[in-house]
Amino acid sequence: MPLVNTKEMLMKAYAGGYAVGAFNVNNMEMIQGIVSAAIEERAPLILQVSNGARKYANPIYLKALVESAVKESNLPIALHLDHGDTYELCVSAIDDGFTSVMIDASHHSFEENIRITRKVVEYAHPRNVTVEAELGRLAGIEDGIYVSENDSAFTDPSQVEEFVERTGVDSLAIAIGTSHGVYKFKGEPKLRFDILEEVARRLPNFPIVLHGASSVLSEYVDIIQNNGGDLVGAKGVPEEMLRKAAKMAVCKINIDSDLRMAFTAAIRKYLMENPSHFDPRQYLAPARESVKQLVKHKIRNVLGCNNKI
Ligand code: PH4
Ligand code: ZN
Repeated sequence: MPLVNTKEMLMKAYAGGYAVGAFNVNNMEMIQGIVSAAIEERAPLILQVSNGARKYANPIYLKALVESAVKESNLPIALHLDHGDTYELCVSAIDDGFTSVMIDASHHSFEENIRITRKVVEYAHPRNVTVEAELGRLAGIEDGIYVSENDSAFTDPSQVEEFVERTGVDSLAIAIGTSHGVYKFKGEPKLRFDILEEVARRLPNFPIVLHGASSVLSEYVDIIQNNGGDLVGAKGVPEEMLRKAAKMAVCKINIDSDLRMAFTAAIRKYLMENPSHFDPRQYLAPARESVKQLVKHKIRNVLGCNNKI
């Protein structure tokens, strides 16, 4: 099966009341861990590459690795550009063979966001590539700009119909209180489900995307802490909130930090327990397995997309 775009998988997720996992990838072991989990769980999959990942690994290598995964798995897999911040970057990803792109022009004015997003859609759709856009800004650091945790960062539901209609976009990322990284909440975790509900009411049958959706699981925090790391104060989105969102209009859930923690926890533990080992295969194999187990857990218990092929 060739790479697919996200149109059909997200519409099926909407109808089925579950979400597809969009996992960020940067290297071979991560891709292998994620894909082997999806094979075992018979789950649709989005592998996404940020601009940072493109710079780190070179998109040619990542694309070849993802294509190998597609061949091996026979699963519907989409290769998605995460947080494309310019029209040119989206065009370059599409020309490189990505089947889905995010144009993140949310830091511009509403009108400029519409103009840039519309331009990307006009390039993408004739090439069978789906487009995700963003309205509102996640709290925390995004594109190097600090966005405070006040209402102005949340998506304004009164803008969504006009935005979707004028851009022709296929899915929309909204800001309801999640943020990137492992320090998401200072106090109790809180998401604005009222905004999600109102957006869903205004956009029937339209897939919504949740960024910054890692849960920062305590088992990985503890392993990292107990093996020389420091993640004091790390806090993520509780998994029951993500399950609730997945049953609503949220059809794509982005997970990156949890993968990084699963990978790093396994490496830290292995190296602490085996100080004389230095063959990367020895510590990367458990790291890959740790990612696999995490993704199996997410697919089954959080996203609900197991057995959806
Ligand atoms: N993302 C991941 C962004 C990763 O530049 P970079 O490679 O560090 O960018 O889009 C998410 O929404 C991940 O959210 P999470 O941190 O809660 O996993
Ligand atoms: Zn994101």
